[in-house]
Amino acid sequence: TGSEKQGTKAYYVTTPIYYVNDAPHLGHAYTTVAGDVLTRWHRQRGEKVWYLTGTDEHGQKIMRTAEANNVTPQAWCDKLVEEAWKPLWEHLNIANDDFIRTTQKRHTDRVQEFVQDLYDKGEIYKGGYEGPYCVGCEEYKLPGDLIEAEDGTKLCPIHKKPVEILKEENYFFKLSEYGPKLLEFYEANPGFIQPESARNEVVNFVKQGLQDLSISRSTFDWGIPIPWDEKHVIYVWVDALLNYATAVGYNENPAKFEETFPADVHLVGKDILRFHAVIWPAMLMAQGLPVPGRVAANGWLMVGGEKMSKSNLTGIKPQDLTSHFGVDAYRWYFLRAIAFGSDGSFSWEDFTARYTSELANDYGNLASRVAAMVGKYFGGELPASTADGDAEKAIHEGLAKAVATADAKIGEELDFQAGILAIFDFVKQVNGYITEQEPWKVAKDDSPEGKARLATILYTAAESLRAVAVLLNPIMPETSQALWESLGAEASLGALADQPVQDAGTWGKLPAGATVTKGAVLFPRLEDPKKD
Ligand code: ME8
Repeated sequence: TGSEKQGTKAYYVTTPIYYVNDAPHLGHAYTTVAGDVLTRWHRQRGEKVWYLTGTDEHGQKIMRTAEANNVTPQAWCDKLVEEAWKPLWEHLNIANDDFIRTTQKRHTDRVQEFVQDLYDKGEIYKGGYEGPYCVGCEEYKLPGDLIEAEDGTKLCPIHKKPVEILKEENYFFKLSEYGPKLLEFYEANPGFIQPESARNEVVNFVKQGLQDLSISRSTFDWGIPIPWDEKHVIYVWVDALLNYATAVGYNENPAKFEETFPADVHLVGKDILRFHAVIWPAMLMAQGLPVPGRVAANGWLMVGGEKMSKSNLTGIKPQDLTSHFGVDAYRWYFLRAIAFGSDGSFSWEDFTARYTSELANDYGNLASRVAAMVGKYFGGELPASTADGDAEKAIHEGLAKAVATADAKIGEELDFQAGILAIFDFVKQVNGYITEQEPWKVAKDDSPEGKARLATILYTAAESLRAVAVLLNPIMPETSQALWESLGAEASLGALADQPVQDAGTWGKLPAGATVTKGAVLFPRLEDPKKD
C-alpha cells in the first residue's frame, strides 16, 4: 500500500530520451518494451517503481529537420511527440510514470542551474578548440576519420567535401580528472555495466585516458543557453543526460528526488553506452550526487546486416507488426527471440514460426483446452483436487522452479529471454502432463476414483494456468488478463496486477468452485503474412 511504501527508495528505471527527428521504429520500441516489462515485474513484486521515458529535442539534427520541413524546431518537436511518440507508447501498453521533453521549462531551468553550479565549483573552464570541421555535418572531425582526395586535400568521409580548420572558443568540463575515480568505481561495482563485454569496452576506453569534454556550442542556437554566456548553448548530450535528474525533482522537489534518484537501471542501446557509463557518472561525481546502479546496454536490431535507423530510412514501424501479430505477441517476441545485449535480426518468418508454435499452439491451445474440459465435464465449475500423486507433485515442483528462475532472470539479471523460456518450459510441462493423463479417457470412468482423478487433473491444469497468467502479465498484459478472467480468477482472487510474481508458485490459490468460462482465443491463427 502507498503508506507502507512512503519514504522507501523507488525502483527507478529509464529509457534513453529519443531524438524526435523522425517517428519511432522497432529499435526504440525494443528498449522501451524491455523497460516496461522490467518495471511491471517489479511493480508486481509489490515494489514502489518509477518508469521514465521522454524525448531529446535540442541540437543540430532536430534543427535541420525542422528547417527542411519549413517549421520551427519547437513546432516540429510538438508535432512528433504528440502524433508519433506518445501514441506509440500508448498503443504498446507502456506504463511509464512520466514523459520528459527537454524543451520543457522544468528541464531547461534545472539544466542551467546544474551547469552554473559546476562552473561556480571550478569544474568548467573556457578553452579553445581547433580542428577539422565539416559544415555539412556541423561537427568537428577527428583527424583519423578523414579521407584524402587525390591531390591530398582532406575530405569529410560522409560528405566527401573538403573540411575547414575551424577555431572556436568553448566551455569545457574537466572530464579528464575523473578517469581514476571512474575506474575505481567500476572496480568496486562490477555489475554497473551490463553485459560484461560492454563493461570491458568501457574500462579499456577510460584506461586510455579521457579528454576534457566540450560542453557548449556557439555555431547554432537551438539549445539551452549557457547562463553566464548566452552566445553559447549547452551541448545536447549534457542537456539530455540531465533529464534523468530533472524529471524526478532535481533542485525542485527534494522529497521526490530523494525517493527516486539515482536510477537503478538506465536502459540504453550499446551505441550510447559511453555517454551513460563515463560522462554521466563523472557529471554526477563532480556535483557530489549519487551515481546510478546499473547501465544495461541492449544490442542492435538489424536490417540487412545494418543497424536499423531513422537516418538510414531502414526503420520498420512497430504498428506494421502489431496490426498483424497483436500487441502482446509483439511485446513478447523481441525479448524472447534475442538475448538482451546481443544483436539480432528481425524477420517475418521467424516471428510467424514462433507465434504459431509457442504462443498459439503451446500456450493458447492449452488455455482453451482446459477451459473447454472444465466446461464439458464439470459445467464450468472448477472441481477440487483430491487425488494428488507423483504426476501432480512434478507439476508443483516445475512451477516453483519456473517462478524462481523467471524472478531472478527478469527481475534481477535483465535476462528476459531466459526468464520467458522458464515460463514457457512450464507451459510445455503442463501440456505433457495432460497428454499423459488423458483426461478424456479418465472421463469415461464413472467410479468415484475416476471422478476424483478427472477433477484432480483439471484442477492441476487450471491452477497451473493461474500461475502462468500471473507470470506473463508483465510481458503480455492483455492476453494474461483474458486468461485470468476465463479462469474465474478475477472474481475469486482479485486484480491480476495485485498478484505478487514471486508468490505465483504457491500452490492452490485458485479456489475450487471458481467459474471457468471459455474466453476469446488468446492467439488467433494468423492471416497470410503481409508482404510489402
Ligand atoms: O541516442 N536496435 O536517441 P535516438 C536497438 N537522444 N535499439 C535501437 C536501435 C536498433 N536498431 N535503434 C535505436 C539518442 N535504438 C539520444 C539519447 S539519452 C540521455 C539521449 C534505441 O533517438 C536504443 O535504445 O538515436 C538506442 O540507444 C536509442 O534507441 C537511441 O535513440
